[in-house]
Amino acid sequence: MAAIKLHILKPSVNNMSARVFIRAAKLDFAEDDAWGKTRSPDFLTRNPAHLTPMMEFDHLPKGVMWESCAIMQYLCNKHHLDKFYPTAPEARAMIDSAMFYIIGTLYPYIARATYPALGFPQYAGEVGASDASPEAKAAAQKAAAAALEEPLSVFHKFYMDGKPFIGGHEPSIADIRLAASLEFLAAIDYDLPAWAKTYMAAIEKALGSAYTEPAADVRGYIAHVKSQKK
Ligand SMILES: N[C@@H](CCC(=O)N[C@@H](CS)C(=O)NCC(=O)O)C(=O)O
Repeated sequence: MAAIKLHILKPSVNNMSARVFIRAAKLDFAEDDAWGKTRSPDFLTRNPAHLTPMMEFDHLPKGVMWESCAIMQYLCNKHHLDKFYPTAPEARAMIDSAMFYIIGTLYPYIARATYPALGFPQYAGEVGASDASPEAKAAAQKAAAAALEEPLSVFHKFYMDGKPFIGGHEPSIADIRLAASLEFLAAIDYDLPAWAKTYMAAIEKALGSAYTEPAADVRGYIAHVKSQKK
């Protein structure tokens, strides 16, 4: 039996991040498709946040953990995967900063801009989840898409700053998280800047099937959703 079990939802880029990483790191793992199971009594007992990716691993104090970035950080720490997560405090600080910026700033914009097109529920308290008019919801979605430009430019100019990846010459866990997040932008045919297209192609080339296999699930879902709208 594999040491690590990853409970996943295939159309999700939060999940894609952990799925790409675990393959790229060549760890021994098994995946369980959690579709339709995340609110079951058994899942909620283990994970009251009902979020995937959820990693099940005996060594953890509670047997499971969630949050894609924390899972990647933990596995790097556990298996000394320094190439994905450098140990020098300053280099590590930049990877952590980039990942927090993705989760705290970039991803909420991505979710508000793409979840309506993907058919995913939006977060409570947001326009998209309210009983606002279709026009107000469309305006909120448009505003979120417009807001993407700034954080994207920050990744390019500040974190990459002339290097191919946030991690330097090799993709780091922050790069895996960023590239996976950007996959959802295809759902709204977002016009990615040229550097971002080059960046995503470089990640895919560097990671090979570790990237393309989980990406195929996300891309397949987006293609399916788009085909339903024709
Ligand atoms: N910040 C979290 C987000 C996790 C998340 O939102 N997971 C969603 C899928 S995209 C989920 O599992 N939803 C199932 C549910 O809430 O029942 C991460 O990066 O792992």
